[in-house]
Amino acid sequence: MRIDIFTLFPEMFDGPFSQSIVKRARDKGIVSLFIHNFRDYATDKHKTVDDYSYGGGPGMVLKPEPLFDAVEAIRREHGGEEELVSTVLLSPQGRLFRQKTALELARKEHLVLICGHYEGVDERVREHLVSDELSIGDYVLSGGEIAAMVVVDAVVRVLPGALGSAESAIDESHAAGLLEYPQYTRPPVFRGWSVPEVLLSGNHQEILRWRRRESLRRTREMRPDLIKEAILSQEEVSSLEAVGGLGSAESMVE
Ligand code: 9D3
Repeated sequence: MRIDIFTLFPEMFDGPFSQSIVKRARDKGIVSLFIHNFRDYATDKHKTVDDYSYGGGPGMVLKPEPLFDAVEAIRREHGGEEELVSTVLLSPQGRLFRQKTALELARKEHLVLICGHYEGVDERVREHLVSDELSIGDYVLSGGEIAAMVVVDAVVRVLPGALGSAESAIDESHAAGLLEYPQYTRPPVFRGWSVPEVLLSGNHQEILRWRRRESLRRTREMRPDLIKEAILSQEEVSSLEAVGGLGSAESMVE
């Protein structure tokens, strides 16, 4: 997979992509990553990339020309079937990026990510340049850069071969849509706090049952929204109902 990122702050990307799984995937040739400053595509002598908003109001708006020129130049250079190229604008107005979205994007040959900063983007970029608009969650960031790093990290790690076999085995076991069960390691008693007896029992079936129950308990407590999507046995549904319900949307209203 090839990923091109367009930003006004290319230096922000120096750290994260030179570490860990993304670095390894780059070294193995699973992904090639290119960071571009779209200011380089501005044509006037002041390298202007933004301008006032028509109709007035605060804040600047990113101009269409440098973005279209930058993205179209890269797309031309790379070629690629339209179906297998995604041009994504990171923005607070985007659809929510989820694991499902990461898997979807991982099927592409070429991703082009566009980062705005604390300013709007000319609507024609949305209408005619971009194929998808993504947000990473309901909080205000100062730009799309960190969101782009999140997207790249999540996409790259699901590319075939990116994880070592041990890492992918662990991942599979947590794909059930529930939160992880509590884990402990030695010592068995730390500052008077003991590891749950069952984990020391050697009874494998009991351990599996305990872990499943704790996963459910935690999910209901921390992320009741996930329970609705999880695949539960009839027995699990009944036991959750017995101890305070499934955690419906209503239960999340504070
Ligand atoms: C909707 C808020 N805008 C009104 C003037 C201002 C604005 C706030 C933050 C414009 C851009 C930004 C920068 N954020 C992103 O570019 C961004 C983002 C985010 O803030 N939260 C979650 N996901 C993302 S993806 C890109």
